[in-house]
Amino acid sequence: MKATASSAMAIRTVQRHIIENQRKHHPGATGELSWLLSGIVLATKIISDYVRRAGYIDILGSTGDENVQGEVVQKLDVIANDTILACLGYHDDVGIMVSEEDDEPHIIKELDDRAKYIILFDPLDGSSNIDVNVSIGTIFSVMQRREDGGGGKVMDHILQPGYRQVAAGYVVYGSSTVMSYTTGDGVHMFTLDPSIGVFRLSKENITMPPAGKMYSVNEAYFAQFPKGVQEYLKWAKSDEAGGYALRYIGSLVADFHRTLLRGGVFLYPPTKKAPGGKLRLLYEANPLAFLAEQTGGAAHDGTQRILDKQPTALHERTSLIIGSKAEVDRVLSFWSD
Ligand code: AHM
Ligand code: MG
Repeated sequence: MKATASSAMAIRTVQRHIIENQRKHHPGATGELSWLLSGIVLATKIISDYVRRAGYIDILGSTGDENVQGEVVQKLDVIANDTILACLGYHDDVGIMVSEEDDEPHIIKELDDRAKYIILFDPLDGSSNIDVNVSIGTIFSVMQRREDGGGGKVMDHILQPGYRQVAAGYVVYGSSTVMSYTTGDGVHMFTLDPSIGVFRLSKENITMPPAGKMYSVNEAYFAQFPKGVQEYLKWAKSDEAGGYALRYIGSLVADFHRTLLRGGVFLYPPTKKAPGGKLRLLYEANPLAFLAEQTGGAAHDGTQRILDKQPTALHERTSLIIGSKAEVDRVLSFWSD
């Protein structure tokens, strides 16, 4: 009996961590944000369960539809999207939810005082990897609606620069299910313990290695990249660079997770097909940039810091260079349009 109680005490769950962290860094906080994050935790546990069973419950493959961005919608994309909407939509404090999969924002509550949070998310990142048992993930970003009322326009509340995020995180459904989150006081990482269904603390206050000889890019697009990126990639393979490795999973969330732990740089530059870059500013670049900077890393679009970008459209895309500070700076030293 005693042993059971003490081992339960030793389990630091993500919910407990979020509450303790809020008490420590924001003693006057109302607890709304903690409550809201626990909704995200629940949603990702449900998604993780679907992902693990996908091969035998007939939820692999596409729905036959295309999303607003002209991409094929996978059945699991829809399940993940619906799960997040269901787990967060009933929260009193959630005013607007914005998904990469949906054309329009979900207005949960008209801009009333209590519903001050805006959740932006990519329900299942790495869609092309769903059917082949390669890591995929969920990325989320939390903002507060503008205090000045935003002229009463919903879009003015949603289209805020990334530095205004109050929380962000991701979950990777990989060889284990791992979650990282920040509320602006460092980045903390948890692993889902399937035997008891809770995320348990695995690393606190993560520091991204300041440099790392690893680059991550879809190099098949080499001929389409701007000249400066081509020059960087030639340099990375040169004797002068001293032995870089290439790693590219094709799920941003998993490539970022590795970069966070091992160091290096991930880049998705503009291509002829996607001249503004492929990745989405609001659901992918912003939350990961917040996490990167919280761990000592950097995130840039080639012209400016990602978190300073003023979004102009819901599904806006951006080029992205993210990772260890020295490696991001190195790419920028070659960058040209
Ligand atoms: P998705 O959100 O529809 O899955 O698209 C984003 C994904 C990223 O996870 C990944 O970095 C990129 O697209 C891969 O693109 P590509 O196949 O062009 O290399
Ligand atoms: Mg994505």
